[in-house]
Amino acid sequence: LFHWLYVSVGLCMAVLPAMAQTDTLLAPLITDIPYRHTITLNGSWHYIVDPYQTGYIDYRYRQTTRGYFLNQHAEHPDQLVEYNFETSPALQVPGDWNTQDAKLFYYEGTVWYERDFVYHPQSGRRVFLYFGAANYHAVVALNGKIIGEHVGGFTPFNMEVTGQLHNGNNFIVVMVDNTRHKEGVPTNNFDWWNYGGLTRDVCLIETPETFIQDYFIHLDDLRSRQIRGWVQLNGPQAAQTSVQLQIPEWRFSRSFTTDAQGRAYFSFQAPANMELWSPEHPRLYKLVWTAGSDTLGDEVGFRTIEVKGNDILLNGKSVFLRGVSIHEEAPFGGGRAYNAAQDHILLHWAKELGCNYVRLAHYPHNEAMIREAEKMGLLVWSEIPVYWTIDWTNPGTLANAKQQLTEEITRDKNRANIIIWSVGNETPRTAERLEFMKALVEQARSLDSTRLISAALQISHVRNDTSWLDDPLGQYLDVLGCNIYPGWYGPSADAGARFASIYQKPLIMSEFGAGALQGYHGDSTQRWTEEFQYRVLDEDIRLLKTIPFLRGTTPWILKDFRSPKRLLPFYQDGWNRKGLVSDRGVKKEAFYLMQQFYADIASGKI
Ligand code: GCB
Repeated sequence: LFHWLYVSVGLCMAVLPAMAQTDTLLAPLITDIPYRHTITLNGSWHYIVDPYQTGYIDYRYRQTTRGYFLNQHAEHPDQLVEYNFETSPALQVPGDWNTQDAKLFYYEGTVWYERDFVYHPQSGRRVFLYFGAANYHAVVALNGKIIGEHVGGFTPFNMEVTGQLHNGNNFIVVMVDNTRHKEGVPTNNFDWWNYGGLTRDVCLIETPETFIQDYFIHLDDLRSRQIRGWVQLNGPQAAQTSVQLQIPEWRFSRSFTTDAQGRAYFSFQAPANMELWSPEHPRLYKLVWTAGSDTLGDEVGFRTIEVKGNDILLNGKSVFLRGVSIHEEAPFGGGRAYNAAQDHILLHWAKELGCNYVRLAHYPHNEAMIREAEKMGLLVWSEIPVYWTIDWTNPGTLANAKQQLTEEITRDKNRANIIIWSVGNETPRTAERLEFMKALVEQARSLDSTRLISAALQISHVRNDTSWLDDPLGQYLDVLGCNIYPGWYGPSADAGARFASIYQKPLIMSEFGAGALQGYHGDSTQRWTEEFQYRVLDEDIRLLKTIPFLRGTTPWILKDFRSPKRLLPFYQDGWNRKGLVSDRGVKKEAFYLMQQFYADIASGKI
């Protein structure tokens, strides 16, 4: 990975050998974490705020020999050690730092995390250190030695630490830096809070010497009930080994033999009584993998998703995606959401709205969010933070975006509810961007040919009351996404407003809406009132009803969310107010309008 730090310290790369090596130390991503043998490292971590990266870079821009990774303590009264984790305060992990320490609310920079833990290595067991996510750049050290580095704030990473753990006391130090960069993904400019820190679960994963690292299973063909996939082993006995798959409810048990790379591809026919996964019937089947001494469970659903003409077919039947956009923010009061309880509240509101689908904007959400939605019968659009004006010609930026896409697909490819990978949001119509986005579309397809690819586009112009979607990126997508804001950023959509596309493809209106301060009332022409938001959404709905190729809608957005771009005192105060629900969880009038629209669609009235 070509890393920004190499750019920012330029010629100093040569004197940062440890840095240059670290990213190669990341182990292949281990998936299906909830079903593995893990030891949590969540909880209290000491932290040091280090805006100048004093714990990392010395006054000549060299990696300092006194780096905070060493977690030193002064051993003699005359020894100079200018930091001390033990006497520094603590943050809860997982969790952003911004909402845990008032001093860090707006902070963007480096924070050091440290945690002690006791461990007793066992022979024949391998151990991996797993991070659900760290925003944005993390350098990880175990017992004073740098063991890995990761860039990208919303995807997991892991390092093997077998043989590096002491019997007894150990410590981990992580340097997390959430500085925004022009060449980053996302880039400098985006409309959400840049929550920093170890924002998701941290754990140790224990495995046998040879273990089941990853697998992929999906229903390939509805009629023949063909199920396909592969399973990947990791370890000295990975090649030419037998791996067993059991699906107890089908009394199914079959063994496959891995190839020289430790992978076995398989296909088999599901029984005739297989129940398909759908929003109405989110059926999951337990499965169990066994390889040598390793076993790995999961619960998976089987369904197909495809596009035919203007239709999106779920299990062969045309579906209308009654959705809502969601940011990964806690349901009450803000802060990054990171657990199933918070996710459940957000998704429950979506269900109340009448949704069968959610757009998880604008980056991969935590794994519990996807799994919770899968259990609740909510289809998912999952996105990477290729947002607005990315550094399109920078090869490091493309590599970064590809890596985030790969990590997202690797983690979530067995979730039946995910039907769409979105490769970006509101990107400009330039030749460089088209190349960049094409590369992402190809990458997504090569990793996962079983889902639809989309992106949230924008209209190019309005002519004679008709808004035109003709973005050239549309030709590479299976489903078109489009964000429109008539009545908010532009003139209102009057009764004669129409929407047209140059493509014969299904359209999801991936954003539309208006802002309102919950509880603020007045005339429907007065901005920030609930009445204004209601009227704009009403006009949007009128327009949406005229679009024959419309197959889904995700109004912007479920809940008010924090954004440093939203500065208007009283009305915004740092919140994007386009939520159907307020930052405190109170439903606005527009919620009920949308709910009625979805009820009408679900009952076939529209
Ligand atoms: C958009 C963006 C979304 C913003 C929203 C807004 O088009 O995709 O991230 O938050 O508009 O509120 O302006």
